[in-house]
Amino acid sequence: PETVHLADYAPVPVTVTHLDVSFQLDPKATRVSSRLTCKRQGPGEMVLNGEGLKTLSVTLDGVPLDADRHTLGDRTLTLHDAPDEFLLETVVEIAPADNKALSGLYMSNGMYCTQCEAEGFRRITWMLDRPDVMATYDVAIDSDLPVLLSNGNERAAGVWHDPWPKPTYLFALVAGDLVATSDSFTTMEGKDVALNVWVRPGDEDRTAYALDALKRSMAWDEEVYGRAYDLSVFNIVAVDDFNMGAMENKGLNVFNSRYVLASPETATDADYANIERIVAHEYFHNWTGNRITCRDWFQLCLKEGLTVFRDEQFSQDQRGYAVQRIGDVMNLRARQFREDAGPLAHPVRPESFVEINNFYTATVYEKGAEVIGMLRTLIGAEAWDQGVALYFERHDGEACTIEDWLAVFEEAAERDLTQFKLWYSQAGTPRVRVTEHFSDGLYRIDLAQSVPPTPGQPDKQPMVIPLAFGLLDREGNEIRPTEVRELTTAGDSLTFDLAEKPVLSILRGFSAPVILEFDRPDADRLTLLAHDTDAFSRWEAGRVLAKDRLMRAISEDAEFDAGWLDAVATLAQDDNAEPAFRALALALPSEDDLAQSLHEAGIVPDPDRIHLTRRAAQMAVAERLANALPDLRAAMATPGAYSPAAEDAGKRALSASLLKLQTMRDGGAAARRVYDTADNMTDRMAAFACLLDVGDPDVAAQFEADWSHDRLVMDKWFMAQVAHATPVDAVGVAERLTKRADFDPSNPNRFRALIGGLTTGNPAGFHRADGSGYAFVTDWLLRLDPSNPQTAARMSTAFDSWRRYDADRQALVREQLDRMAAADPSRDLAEMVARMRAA
Ligand code: B3K
Ligand code: ZN
Repeated sequence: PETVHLADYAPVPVTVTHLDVSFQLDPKATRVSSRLTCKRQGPGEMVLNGEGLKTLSVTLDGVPLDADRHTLGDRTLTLHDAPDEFLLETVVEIAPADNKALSGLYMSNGMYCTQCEAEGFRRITWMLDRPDVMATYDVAIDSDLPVLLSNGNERAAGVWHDPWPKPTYLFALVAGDLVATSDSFTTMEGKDVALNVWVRPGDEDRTAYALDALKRSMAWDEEVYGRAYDLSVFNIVAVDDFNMGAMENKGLNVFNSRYVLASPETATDADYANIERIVAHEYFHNWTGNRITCRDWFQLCLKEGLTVFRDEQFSQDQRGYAVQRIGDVMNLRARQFREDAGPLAHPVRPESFVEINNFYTATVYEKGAEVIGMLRTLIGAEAWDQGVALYFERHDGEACTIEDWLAVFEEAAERDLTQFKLWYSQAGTPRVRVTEHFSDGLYRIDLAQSVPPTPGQPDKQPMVIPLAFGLLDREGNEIRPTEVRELTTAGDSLTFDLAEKPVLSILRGFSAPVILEFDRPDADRLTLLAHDTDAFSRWEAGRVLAKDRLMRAISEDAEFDAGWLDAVATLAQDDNAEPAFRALALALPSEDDLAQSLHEAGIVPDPDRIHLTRRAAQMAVAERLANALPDLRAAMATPGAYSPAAEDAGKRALSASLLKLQTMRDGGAAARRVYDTADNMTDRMAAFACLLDVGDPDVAAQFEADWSHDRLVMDKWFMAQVAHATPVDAVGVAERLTKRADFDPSNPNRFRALIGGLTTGNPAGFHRADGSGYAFVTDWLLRLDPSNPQTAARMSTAFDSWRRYDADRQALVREQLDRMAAADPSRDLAEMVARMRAA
């Protein structure tokens, strides 16, 4: 398959400025007639993209094209001597009901919907399917279905006009039997906007939170970025079969129903938080993505990194900075650091790809957002605000590059960003080694950085790393508040005149996405855990202590010492700290995190041993807190009606952590009471997980009896059973669940729930020494791949950590990677497997 390179970018010789497209919808034979207004902007042939289209006619300025003036290929339509200005009309037929890839126009539960990013539009009609071709659209939908939606403003039933030029990937069409929950918003420019959340009849009582999140997002983007909405309607549609979270199509966002529908009985606090975040994310794309889009797909982080940065800021404002930041860093480490450490590592701006859908990654999204956070830290809030304002002003309506993005900040901050740009081109997580020296009233910090080699990038240059730090005295009083120093060379030192050696609090707020290597006395970490003014650093000190204990218990059978257990217990009971923070502080590093850290320390990780040791650590914490647990939990009660807001959610989070500990001591008695009396899904799921952990024989059937009618709730049921099976049973449990009639692998949520329940939810089960986990997952990836390559390729990343493990496991994984490579996989899966095999 062909590799696309950033270096090969060239603008199109002929562009399209307007599209008139009409749809006669039919499940097996939808007719798409389109008229493209084309304009030459340079010499060369016009090459249109199409995929799986049955082409019925092609005319240029109303005249059928002669054979010598065009070539109709499988995936290209080439016009050899196109004039300077012309109308190109095509009529094609497609079969949405047969489209199981969920890309292009497809059907989900009787409704028609589209997904065009990245290259789905070419599965609908012939077009220049690339983001630097921006056109206005007129769309007409012919169908008996009651609700017919597309982008822009509605002119008549099923007739839509989008005045904002946009690339194909932002096109959307929806047709179905849908009901709306509606509201309105008046923008700061005085424009009245109708807001609708469209769902299937019966789901309308679960739309309120998404609608509320939308209004808060609109207000926030006006307040914080001065960005107002620009059409008279904003539609959100919930779809059950969807390859990802949601899609920011202009004026018509399409969402995975799990990120729209919520009621206290069916959704957890985490679901509510995700809905809020994703509604905001897609809405924010209207400016960062839609009004200003990407010149080519290599620039994906231009819209994604920035929009994640913005949605993280929004969530911090809605839910509290510290807890949100810690959660975002945990997510970054779990997904992006892992990616960066393995065969799939790639720069925030990749330089080549085979299938662009394989690059919607944690690196492009989450590391992309961190890079923007560093930029803001380095140039300061004021220059940041000026630069962003300049970006909107200068580039509105354009398809841009990272160079365009950085140029506005070079201007605003009057600073050269050449070295900073390495963050976009060098893959791998930088290491920063810290060593301290104190003598004769002089305190010196030595800093050394290195970036590990990654595929295709053996040697790296030093990066600019903003290090936010502060100093505490031995009693924990802050003696120097936070300041930022830049590490720009391989090594550097900071010195301070001080009477005694201070306690260094470094990488406050996680000021750079790096791994800190800092051997220091436990006493310093305990001081930070108890006293640091920076909440992230407090939490981080606790995490390092816990990780250190776990690593030593795994590799040297070390005991869990009283000093550590006391510190954990103190924090768990510290009423001055918010409950959500205490819950985070109680969470031990994940099994996957431990496996990676052991590997980096030169120890081959044993998944079973990691699993058992982590449980032993939990047991030790449970015993240390023992009799305090019931009262502590009681103090976290949230009387009154359920509220998804952060305060109550934090209490429930701490309560769930405590219930888990209590379950280790009482065999599930408390969890059973919670399960039987819970009035919300957050508490119920927490108790359900505990009961599965202790092997309660009835709870799975009870849960099913209550919820078998609800697809989204049953996804949780599938996932939890696999994730909470013992490692020995996990593959068997997963296998048994796949035999059920309601295991529909063509629904990505269900597939991800079950397969992801094993690969991410139950690492010790997935990595069973007999290889049964690897074989099971491979079987299912190969079954899904022919119909839905995107999701199969995405889920194959479960194997990207295979080089960490012992030779036997590596041989077992290699066998499965070889099997996939030999099975004539899709381009998507083939690329992923090739990259992982090359490791
Ligand atoms: N832009 C979409 C993701 C599209 C993924 C295509 N494989 C959602 C988002 O990031 O907002
Ligand atoms: Zn996005």
